[in-house]
Amino acid sequence: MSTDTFRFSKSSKTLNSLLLIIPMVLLFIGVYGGLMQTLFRAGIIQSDPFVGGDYYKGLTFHGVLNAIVFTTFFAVVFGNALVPYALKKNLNSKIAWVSGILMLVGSVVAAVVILIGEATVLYTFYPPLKAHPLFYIGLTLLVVGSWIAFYNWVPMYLEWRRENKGKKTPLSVVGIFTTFIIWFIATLAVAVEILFMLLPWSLGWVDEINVMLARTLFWFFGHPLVYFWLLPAYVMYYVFMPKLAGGKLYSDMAGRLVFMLFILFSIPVGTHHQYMDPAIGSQWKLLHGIFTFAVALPSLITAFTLAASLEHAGKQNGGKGLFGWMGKLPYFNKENWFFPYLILGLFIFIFGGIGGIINASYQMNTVVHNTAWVPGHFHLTVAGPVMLAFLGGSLYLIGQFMNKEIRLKGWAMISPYVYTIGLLLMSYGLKIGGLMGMPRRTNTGASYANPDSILYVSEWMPYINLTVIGGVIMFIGIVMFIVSFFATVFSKSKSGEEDAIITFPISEPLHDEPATWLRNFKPYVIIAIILIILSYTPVIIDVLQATYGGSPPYSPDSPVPLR
Ligand code: HAS
Repeated sequence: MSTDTFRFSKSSKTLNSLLLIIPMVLLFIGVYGGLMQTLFRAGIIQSDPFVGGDYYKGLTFHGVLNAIVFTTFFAVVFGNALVPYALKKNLNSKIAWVSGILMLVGSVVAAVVILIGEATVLYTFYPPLKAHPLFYIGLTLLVVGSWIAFYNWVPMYLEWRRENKGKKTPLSVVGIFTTFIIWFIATLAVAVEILFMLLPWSLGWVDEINVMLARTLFWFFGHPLVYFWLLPAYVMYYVFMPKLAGGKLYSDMAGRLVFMLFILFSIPVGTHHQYMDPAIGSQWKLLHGIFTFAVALPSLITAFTLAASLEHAGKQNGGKGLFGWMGKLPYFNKENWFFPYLILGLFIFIFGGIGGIINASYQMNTVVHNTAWVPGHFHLTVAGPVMLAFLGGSLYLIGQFMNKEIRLKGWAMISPYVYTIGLLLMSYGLKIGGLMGMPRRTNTGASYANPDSILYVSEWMPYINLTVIGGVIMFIGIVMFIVSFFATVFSKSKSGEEDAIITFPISEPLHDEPATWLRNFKPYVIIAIILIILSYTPVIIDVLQATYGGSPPYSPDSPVPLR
């Protein structure tokens, strides 16, 4: 472990602990919703008292709490911890509290609106499904709160640069800033969608909405959103994992290049979610497809850099020969419980990434779009590497901020293995079911998995059953984690100290290249904006020219408009 430490104020320690604990409770409710999904879809249960048997309400709850609320909170707390730590500068606690309170209020409001059945719009919330205005307002507060957290780090960074001319910004800070630069640009589109389209429509000020334009603005945000999820995990892979494995980061420059490439290519790709949509010209879909392959490049560089870092660590630990190092990584060391959260996520991402490249290929997309294959893909990405890294990171941070020794370390170490086994089974079931035509976002239990229904498809049953078995195992893994997390929260502090002294396992680079061309965000942000303008202007023009009129609101449970 690094001996480098930084003392956080009591106020920032309390705030960040709350921002870890409250979303963890929401995550658990969301995970329970996930379990219910698999049971519903298989027809094992017909009604979940928590959501009153409403499949779409449960699905919205699961998606919004897990994929949007938990992830955003973690990214903010991670930045609140890592930026001051790496730059050795104090966080402005007052601004941090404003940001945290906005995020908490927004999330609770959105969650309550979903729970009372006023927002069965799924996590993509695209129209013509309509939610209560408070749902959109809640999400807006969550996003604005996260922007404020980001603005709070900027003066610290600028001050550090003035004081450290010629020095490289710590890689962790480069990673966090990349995450939030992408987040800020991407959320501008969803802000326009919410403020100028969804809210006025939901408030009844306008009768109809341009569905295609709203979907396009959503995916302008929706794809970079996946990198907003992924990049904090990448920070942990690059900055913590080599050290936890017992080695060094193979190349510091590769890490910096990867983050800058994400700034360039994360955004001008959203139309690959709309390959099957009308209104957008096929030439622009091709352009977004090409950029999609470009955005896979930083992950491929990551695969090689991290494999080289792990090989170096394994060899330091005594591994011999071509593959001997693999057996010398600390997979089952209770004191190093954090490592499995990272290595297992990375392993899962091999399959998640390959699936992404398949989705990005237009012809393959015609086969998998809107089938269960797609949730198969995203569970191998956001619910795999991202969730595991965020869970491990949350446990690590809560121990640091609350000055506690991690409790039930054995459970904490085994939990990601249990979760991974469940995840692989569930995703395999979803993917093969999807290839056989099983639709996504459909209560299969009420139709295709019901032997009494004329829609019954017996061939899908083994795969539906696999998703149930996998889902239950994942749930057990998460319960083990939650027990360890709250056992830590409610345990006695390590010492009577008021202020938390934070430390992180920061890896040293094996090759520390000067990388002068990778030291400034500005050129990359400018090129990214040019690429966004080039790729999105024709798409928006096509959408505006091809669509006319609009749609009244619908609910997923009814074939007739709401009004
Ligand atoms: Fe995706 C749909 C394409 C990555 C999430 N994606 C989704 C949806 C979500 C999602 C949530 O082109 C569904 C949205 C919805 O609700 O409709 N995705 C891609 C591509 C990538 C990709 C090209 N996706 C992600 C990540 C996500 C995510 C990351 C979340 C965090 N995705 C698509 C497309 C669709 C899509 C289409 C639309 C589908 C449709 O039709 O609806 C790439 O970024 C992937 C690149 C990754 C790699 C893998 C590199 C491997 C690494 C591991 C190395 C391992 C080591 C371990 C070193 C090339 C880094 C060694 C192990 C030892 C034990 C030693």
